[in-house]
Amino acid sequence: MNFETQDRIISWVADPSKPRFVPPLGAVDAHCHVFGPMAQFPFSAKAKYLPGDAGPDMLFALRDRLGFTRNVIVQASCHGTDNAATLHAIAKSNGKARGVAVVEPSVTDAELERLHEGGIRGVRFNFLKRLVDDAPKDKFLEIARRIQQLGWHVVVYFEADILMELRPFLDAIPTLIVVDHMGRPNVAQGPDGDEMRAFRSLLDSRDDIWFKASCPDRLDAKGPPWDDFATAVAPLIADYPDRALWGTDWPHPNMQDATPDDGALVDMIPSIAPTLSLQRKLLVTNPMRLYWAKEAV
Ligand code: 0GY
Repeated sequence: MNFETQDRIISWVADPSKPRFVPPLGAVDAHCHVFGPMAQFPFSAKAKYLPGDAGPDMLFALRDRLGFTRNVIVQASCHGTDNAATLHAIAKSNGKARGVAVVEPSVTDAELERLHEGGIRGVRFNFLKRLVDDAPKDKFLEIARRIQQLGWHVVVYFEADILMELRPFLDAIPTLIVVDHMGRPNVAQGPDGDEMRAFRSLLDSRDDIWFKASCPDRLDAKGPPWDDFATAVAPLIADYPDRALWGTDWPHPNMQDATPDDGALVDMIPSIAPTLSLQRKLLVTNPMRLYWAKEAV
């Protein structure tokens, strides 16, 4: 990508609405990112999009506006395997952020330990061809074996059409797995659609596969208030309440046309988690178990 000539994408709403839904005390936004700032943390030469700066101060202001307490910052593909921007944001959070890194297969044990010290608790394997050049399963498995001793988990990002092909790989991962955006099922098919059923079969294959009930804006073509997403996802959370996480996905990498209002995203939480008990699991208990295990109650 030629950074000199490329326009930088502003993929977030500058002034999101204040949500009417009040999240439970200690709520965690378990899927968000930081971009740069570029002058301090340049983007990867392999980045597939060139975003505007969306650094930690913006993220923490959004967190407060939405009524959340903590963030899990997932290394975005535009930063490649240089986790410096993510670590910088975690360091600025006063203990209120943890992270998920992307690493090279050649990463050293010393580097993994440095990442752990910096608040990283998982690695992400991204299978989206529009975001990464390659996704070597054998190397990913080696990484998964190595991070086991740190107590980390694996976050996988894939689209529904490759789920079957990925099953042997997923079966071989020795750590807990979190699937980003439920593996992007077609929510228009409803809760019993083929893709949602295939995802449920994955969840049923092991009790340590979790999912992020996130990204209605990416999955529901009808747009806000994302009713198809709610109809398809609410039963999943009801049936697997101890394995669900939620996140804004701010600053919504690469979303150029239908940039979502983060306040509206928060306001749809009760339509996927209608009871106080489910909301507490989704937003507090589950993410705390995974990312702040020592502080979890
Ligand atoms: C997401 C989704 C996307 C991008 C990334 O790392 C990334 O660039 O994750 C996407 O484009 O679907 O989870 O943020």
